[in-house]
Amino acid sequence: MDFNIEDVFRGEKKAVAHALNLLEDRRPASLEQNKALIEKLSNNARPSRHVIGITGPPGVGKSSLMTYIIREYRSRGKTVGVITVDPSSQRSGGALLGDRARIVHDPNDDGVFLRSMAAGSHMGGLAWRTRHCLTVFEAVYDIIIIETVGVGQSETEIDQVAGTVAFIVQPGSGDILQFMKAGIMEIPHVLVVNKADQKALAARARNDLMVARTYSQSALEGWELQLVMTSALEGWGHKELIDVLERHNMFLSEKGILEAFRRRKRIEWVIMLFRERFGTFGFEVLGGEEKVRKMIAQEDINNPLERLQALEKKVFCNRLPQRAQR
Ligand SMILES: Nc1nc2c(ncn2[C@@H]2O[C@H](COP(=O)(O)OP(=O)(O)OP(=O)(O)O)[C@@H](O)[C@H]2O)c(=O)[nH]1
Ligand SMILES: [Mg+2]
Repeated sequence: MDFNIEDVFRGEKKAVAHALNLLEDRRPASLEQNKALIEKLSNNARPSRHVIGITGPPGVGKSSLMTYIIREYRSRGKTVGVITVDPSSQRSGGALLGDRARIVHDPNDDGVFLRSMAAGSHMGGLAWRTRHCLTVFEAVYDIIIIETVGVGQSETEIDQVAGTVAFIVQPGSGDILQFMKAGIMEIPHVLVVNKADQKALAARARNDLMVARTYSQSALEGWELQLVMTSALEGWGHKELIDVLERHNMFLSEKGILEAFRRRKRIEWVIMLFRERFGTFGFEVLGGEEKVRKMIAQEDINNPLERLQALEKKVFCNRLPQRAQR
């Protein structure tokens, strides 16, 4: 490693970028080096870290709102790492909108780091890179935000990596209706109606959502889906949004949900790595995916790459006798 890990922890941009690049190297030859790096990062993960998913249909103002969210967190003394996932169709020019906003931030501020990723580049690539990026960010920043385009559901499996999920909609678009119909009220913890400067439409959207909320079933006992109105055009609502996000994080940690969640996240990470290496064949050799999941859960998972290696050994051991029989 030709960079100082302390520089990474301090958020020095060059060092952070370097660490990210190292972890994206998926060659087996880099496994040992990456294992050591993940070890260091995991041991230094900030206890205060909060992973937030910001998701919603194209053009509702996610990026515009992010500018305010980042600014507000910075003014509250929190450092912020942002991962934006761009759908490839929009990147290749099939954009629905010619007026996409960029997140505005101070490039000289070491308390903010933006990483953008193209979805659909190759199979599993996004999940892989998001998780590695998270490992770096969790050691460096207090707040980690993942911005993805989605109409809910698990296109990006955001609920698997983010403790708090905020779903952004805009008034008068039909998105809200679709959202309610799809029955995806269980996924987000916070609902945001952005562009609430469109007063009449926003009021109606708010009413619709209030009604829909009474029919929704919260996936989390004790937490009621929160509703926040914002305007990234006029610059209001974001403070209240952050208050709600913080409250949700408190809720998670007080209920002990956060620790369980982090553990589950690590199990899924090992499963992902394992699937990538061996495909369904690997699961078959070890008696099925559920069994493998249990095996992983039985032990400490501080380092997913280490757990992967242990499973790898098991696969080879189990396979050898079968080979000998042929
Ligand atoms: N009136 C109004 N317009 C807004 C508001 N927020 C964003 N916009 C506009 O909506 C358009 C889309 O905003 P973006 O921030 O790019 O939306 P996005 O959700 O990030 O879009 P994608 O990344 O393409 O999914 C831009 O023209 C913004 O200026 C708002 O609060 N009120
Ligand atoms: Mg955007």
